[in-house]
Amino acid sequence: MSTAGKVIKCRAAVLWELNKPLSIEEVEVAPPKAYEIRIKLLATGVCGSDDHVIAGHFFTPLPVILGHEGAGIVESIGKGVTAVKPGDAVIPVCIPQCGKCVVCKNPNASFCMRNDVTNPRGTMQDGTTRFTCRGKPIHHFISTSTFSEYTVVDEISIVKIDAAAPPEKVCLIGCGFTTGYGSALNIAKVTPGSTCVVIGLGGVGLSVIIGCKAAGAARIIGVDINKRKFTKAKELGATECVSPQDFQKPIEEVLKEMSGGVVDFSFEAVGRIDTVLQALLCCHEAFGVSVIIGVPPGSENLSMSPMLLLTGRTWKGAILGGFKTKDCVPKLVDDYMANKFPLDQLITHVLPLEQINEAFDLLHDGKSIRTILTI
Ligand code: CND
Ligand code: ZN
Ligand code: ZN
Repeated sequence: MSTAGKVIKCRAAVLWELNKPLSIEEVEVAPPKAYEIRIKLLATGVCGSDDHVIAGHFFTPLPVILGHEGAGIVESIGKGVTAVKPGDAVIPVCIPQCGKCVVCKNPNASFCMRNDVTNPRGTMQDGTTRFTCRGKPIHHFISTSTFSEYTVVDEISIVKIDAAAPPEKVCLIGCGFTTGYGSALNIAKVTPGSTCVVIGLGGVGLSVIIGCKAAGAARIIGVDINKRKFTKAKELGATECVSPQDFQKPIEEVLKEMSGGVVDFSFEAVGRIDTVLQALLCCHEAFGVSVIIGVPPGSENLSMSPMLLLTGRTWKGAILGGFKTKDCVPKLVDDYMANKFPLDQLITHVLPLEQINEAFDLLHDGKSIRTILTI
């Protein structure tokens, strides 16, 4: 029996209050309106950014269905949709590509102005939500909301992918992998023979390492306070790894010494103000490029001397690795299918959606890289 045009009742993980466990609830998912798509999700990753919301560091309206690293199939489409049809394999993307705004028209930019990141409303493009639970509207999260059996997204926030791609793997192309890999290739533009520093060796930082290696970096120094992350970092391409806790002096001094003063590219993939500064300080004053990837607490500001940039450093940042999502995400899936990068190695745990709070515990305890929730 077709569900098209009807409200679907299904399971989803709802965040009602900050710093509380997610609650598995029965939610109602309304049918897609014009230029919207309802997706049956099959798998979703759990990213550090979801955790930042729960901790109150990344603002988005509550109550909310989090999750932004998912893959699934189209259940039904609203009027006017041409990008996909029911049955298509898709990835919802947290940065849209509307194709019409000044950013989409700029070949060197990707942060489409119709994103819901800068000033999150927690809604569809039309300002309303498609989720209700216990009679209350539930917000969407950065145009995706993948911690649910079904979600509704705008046509500008979905990409069609190879139907043969395994959803429980390529869901990571929805955020973590793409963010790290693109930060190395598109944002830093890592050069062959260069020296790179990656601070934070979670799913995002390890994806930076994959990108640095693909670009031909000669040295890739991984930095993390959790030494359990070192083995995988080395498997993926780190040439050495250090913990700041093993040194008396600041880690940027250690990194400068280790590299003979020549860190070409540095990446912050933690989401802290102090590590953002460490990454900036460790790269070469005249030609170093430092990329901010982590999402620091929204309430914190950084104080730094402009001299750090006057000498020639470049300081950059990017969401989703600077990829234009509609143009690039399907190609990344094709590259994965052609074995061009070791995405599977980022996956350490697989759990059913019901065990989502365990997935966050594994992340907090530093035991997981990526947990995939099967839906
Ligand atoms: P995850 O929590 O898995 O990794 C963070 C890593 O940092 C862990 O291995 C920690 O042990 C390590 N760490 C913590 N404190 C320190 C420290 N002081 N020094 C060195 N290492 C430390 O998170 P993730 O990999 O999923 O995400 C990393 C960040 O990237 C996080 O802030 C997330 O919100 C952000 C992000 C950004 C984007 C984007 O588009 N820019 C997309 N997704 C996630
Ligand atoms: Zn746009
Ligand atoms: Zn993410």
